[in-house]
Amino acid sequence: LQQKGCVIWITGLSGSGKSSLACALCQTLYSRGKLTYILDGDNVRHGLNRDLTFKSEDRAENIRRIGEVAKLFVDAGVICIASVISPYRRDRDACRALLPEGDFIEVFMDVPIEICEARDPKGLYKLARAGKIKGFTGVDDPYEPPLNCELTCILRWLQLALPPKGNSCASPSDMAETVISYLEEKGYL
Ligand code: GGZ
Repeated sequence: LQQKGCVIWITGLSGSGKSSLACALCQTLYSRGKLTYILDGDNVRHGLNRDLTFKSEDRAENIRRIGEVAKLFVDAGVICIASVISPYRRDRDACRALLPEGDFIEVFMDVPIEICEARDPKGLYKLARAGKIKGFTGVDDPYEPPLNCELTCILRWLQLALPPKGNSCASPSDMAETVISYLEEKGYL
């Protein structure tokens, strides 16, 4: 097998564009013939983690399991993309610690909550504001941004809320390119 596995761990609020980036990345990697797998929080919670709620102990367990599964993929030489809110720094750092130095690439979707909330693709913020969902990340549950992540996607929020303007907006495929360049630089591609 020619391929060296790694984890691309995408963290950020609900509606910050994690899944869009994961999807764009997966497409690019696929077109380059790379074995890739996406572990998406929302999907994994329908199967492997369907016994877990959103209280903090359960979020920690959700992240722990996803981190362990991601490690199995890396052992198999797969590029594993985890797109999960993973709101607590400690839980993300524990996943990082499972892997050899360099194999855990943390990508922060640095999108202000106002923008995520304006998008509200599933109407969940609205429900959270109305008190119909309790403990929603960013509303009444904390999100701890990374202190030392490998990559930060900052510009995308411009395009999420507004029509593209000039070249100051990064689209999901632009962001995917940034991640791809990083992987090339580090020898994963
Ligand atoms: C945050 C919630 C909640 C609460 C349901 N808080 O944007 P989505 O809808 O499609 O993805 C979110 C998903 C979060 O699952 P994760 O496994 O990524 O979360 S964590 O890492 O915190 O364990 C959101 C939806 O589930 N959702 N209730 N209370 N997001």
